[in-house]
Amino acid sequence: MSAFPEVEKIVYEGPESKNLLAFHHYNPDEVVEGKTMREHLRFSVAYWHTMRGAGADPFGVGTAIRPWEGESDSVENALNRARVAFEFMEKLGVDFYCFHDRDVAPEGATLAESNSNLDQVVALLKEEQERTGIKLLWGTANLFSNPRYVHGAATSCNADAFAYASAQVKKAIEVTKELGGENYVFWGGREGYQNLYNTDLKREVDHLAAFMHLAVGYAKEIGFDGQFLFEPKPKEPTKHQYDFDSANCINFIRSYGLEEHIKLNIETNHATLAGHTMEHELEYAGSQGFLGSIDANTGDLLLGWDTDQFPTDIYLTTRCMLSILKYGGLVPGGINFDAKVRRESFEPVDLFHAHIGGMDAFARGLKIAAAIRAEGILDGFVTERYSSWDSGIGAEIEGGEASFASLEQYMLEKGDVEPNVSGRQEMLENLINTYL
Ligand code: XLS
Ligand code: NI
Ligand code: NI
Repeated sequence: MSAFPEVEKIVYEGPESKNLLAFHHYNPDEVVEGKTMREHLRFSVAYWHTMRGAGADPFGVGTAIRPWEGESDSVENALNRARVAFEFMEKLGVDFYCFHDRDVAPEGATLAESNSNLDQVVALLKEEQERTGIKLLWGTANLFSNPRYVHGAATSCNADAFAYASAQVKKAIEVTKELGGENYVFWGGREGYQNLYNTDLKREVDHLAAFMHLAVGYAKEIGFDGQFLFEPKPKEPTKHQYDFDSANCINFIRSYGLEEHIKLNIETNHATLAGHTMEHELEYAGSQGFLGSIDANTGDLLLGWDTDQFPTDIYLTTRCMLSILKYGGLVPGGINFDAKVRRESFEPVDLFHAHIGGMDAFARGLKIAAAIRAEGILDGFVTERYSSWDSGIGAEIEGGEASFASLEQYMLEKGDVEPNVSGRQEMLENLINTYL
C-alpha cells in the first residue's frame, strides 16, 4: 500500500513548468563543470526530521498527519516507517539519506535490546537500499535525548555516561559500516555547558577528544573507511557548545591530533547562530582543507534559534555552491537537508514540496555559480586585487625571504604605500545580480 498515493515520481520539467510537484532546475543527469548534477549535489533526506518530526513545539503537541504511523513506538512500526521512507525517497529521486540510531529503531529497556531493535531495522534498510539504489550518506548516534545524557555524553561529569555513549557509538559505527555509509557524523548534542561554576571545561574538552580517538580507533579495527565529520554549532541545547564554529572545531581537531581522520559537516543555521554566514564557514573550512559535507537548511532573520527551515534563497545556495566548487566538491560528503516542514505544513505532500524546493534552489545555485566561474570576472577581480603579492616585495614576503629589517629598508627607500584601489563591493554585488 502506498503512503503517498496522490504523488507520482517527481521529474524534471524545466523552468517553464507550472507543476509544483516537479523539478524546475534539478535535472539529475544534466552536466555542469564536467559532472552531472546528481554527482555534484548528492542530496540526502534527514530521517529525524522527515520521518520522525511531528511538529511539536514548547507550546503544543505535534500536528503532522502521518497515516502510516502506528500507536506505539514498536519495532514493527519502525519497520513500516522505514518502508515509507524509501517510498518517499524513491518518488523524490534523492540518492542518499542520514539517520541517528534512535531515529530508525526504538530504544529498548536495555542496551542489548536497543542493539537488537536496531539490527532488525538495519536488515530492512539494507534490503531497501539494495532494491532502490539509495545510499547512506552518514550515520550517527543520538547522545542527547535520553535523560542519562542530561550533563552531556562524552563531556558528562558522569563517567558512566561516557561509557554508555561509547557503547552506542560503537554500535552506530558498526551499522553505518553494514549499510555502506560513506561518512559518520559527530554533532555535539549536549556537549557543552550551561554554567561554568559547575564545569571543569578543560577536562570535558579533553574527554571529547578521547572519545573521538576511541571512535577513530574502533573504525580502523573493524575496517570502516567512511569519513568522520564534526558538526559545528555554537549553542542550543547548551548555552555554549564545544563545537562552536568551523575555526573552533578545526582548532580542536588539530590540537588533539585528529586532523588525519575528521573533517567538518557544516550547517547553515548553525553558522548564523554563531554570528557567521554559511559561506564564511564553508570558506574557512575549505581553505584549511576540512570541508566535508553540509547540512542544508536556513534560519529566520527574526528568530534566534535553530529553526531548520528548508533553503529556498538563491543567493544563499549560489554562495554555497561557489565555495563548494572552489574547493573541489563535497565527495564523499553531500547536501543533507537537515530541515523540517513548519508545524502549520502538516500534510504528507508538504514533505515533497519542501524537498523539491531545497533541491531546486541548490540546482539553481549550482548553475549560477558555474556561470559566474565560467566567465571568470569575479575570480579575475580577486586575482587582480592581490596582484601586489605576485612579484616584488609581496613575492619576497610570501616566499619567506623578507625580514623586518629588509621591509624597513624597502619602505625607507620607497617612502610610502602605493595608492590603494577601490574594493568595488557595490559593483560586484551588481555583477552577481546579472547572473540571477
Ligand atoms: C542539531 C544538529 C543535528 C545533527 C545530527 O542541531 O543539526 O541534527 O545534524 O546529530
Ligand atoms: Ni545538522
Ligand atoms: Ni541543527
